[in-house]
Amino acid sequence: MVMLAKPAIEQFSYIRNSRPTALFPQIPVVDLSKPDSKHQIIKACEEFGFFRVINHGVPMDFMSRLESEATKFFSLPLCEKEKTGQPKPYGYGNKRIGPNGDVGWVEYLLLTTNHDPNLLRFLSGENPESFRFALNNYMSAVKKMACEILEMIADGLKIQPRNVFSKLLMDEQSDSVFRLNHYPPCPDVQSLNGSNVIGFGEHTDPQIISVLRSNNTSGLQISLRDGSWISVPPDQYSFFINVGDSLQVMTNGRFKSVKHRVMANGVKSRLSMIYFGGPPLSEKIAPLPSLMGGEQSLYKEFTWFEYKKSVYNSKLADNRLMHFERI
Ligand code: GA4
Repeated sequence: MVMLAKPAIEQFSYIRNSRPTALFPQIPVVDLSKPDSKHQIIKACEEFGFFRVINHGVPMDFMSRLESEATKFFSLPLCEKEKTGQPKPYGYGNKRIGPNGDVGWVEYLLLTTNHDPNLLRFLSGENPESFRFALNNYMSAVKKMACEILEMIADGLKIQPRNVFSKLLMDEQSDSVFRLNHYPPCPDVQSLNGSNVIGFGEHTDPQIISVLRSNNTSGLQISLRDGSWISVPPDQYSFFINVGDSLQVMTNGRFKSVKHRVMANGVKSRLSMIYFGGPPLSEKIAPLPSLMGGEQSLYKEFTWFEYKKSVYNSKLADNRLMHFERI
């Protein structure tokens, strides 16, 4: 039998046959200005771990300014971008994701959201001051919105106090992260028959809640409970909210963190900005007693520090919560 050699690029692990498998499912849309939005949020968190928000109150100007600053940054020569330093864990990364061999068709900036003087030293580029200004405006507005959503979740679940989740993001020691991802157009997307190029491989977010905004280029896909994948139509005016692993644990599995991934695009650049709202390192991550109603906790007790340590010892697609489940 004659074996045909595969094209060289197929040897990379970011080439996968990853066509979406579900047809026309509806991604929940929550209008934050409506009085019943908390119930819709709860339903979406239970069914999808994912939803889109509109009428969110974040000024469009904050989004477009940061997008244009990020575009300028990613257009710099590689050697300029590399002056930011490698993402260990914060800095500029290119194709390599995390410390354990994951790769994707993506370049990115990972930043801490704390008032860390390092954030200021990190950024190089032509006008670092205006980049920092755009980042700070955007990050504070999105953090505020994430906290409002978490308070609606507490209300919807009928738990007191209503800042039970949001106080973790508001804490000065909150271990939240901010990420700018740039997916350049990938010429191989067109030429590889039946295969797609992975921009960012499938994973769940370890934190409590993630808030994503992207330009109008497609690529994001989420996994449904039955294991099928659906494409998320992009919308530059909306935010997309992900339930993270920590919120899954705090709700004792009532909410599920959503598995998601990004496919590269053959012609257009995709730019996304994601705020990952996390708790302080010392925080115990455990189901809220008021949500247990006599049930057993599905998880062993652990701190965010312990979980984060195991996150950084894992690969993107690993089921990280598995090691913390009670048998
Ligand atoms: C996924 C969610 C966030 O982007 C992130 C990622 C982190 C990184 O890029 O450094 C990780 C990934 C993420 C989970 C597993 C480990 C760590 C890459 C990786 C392979 C910033 C995070 O908190 O966890």
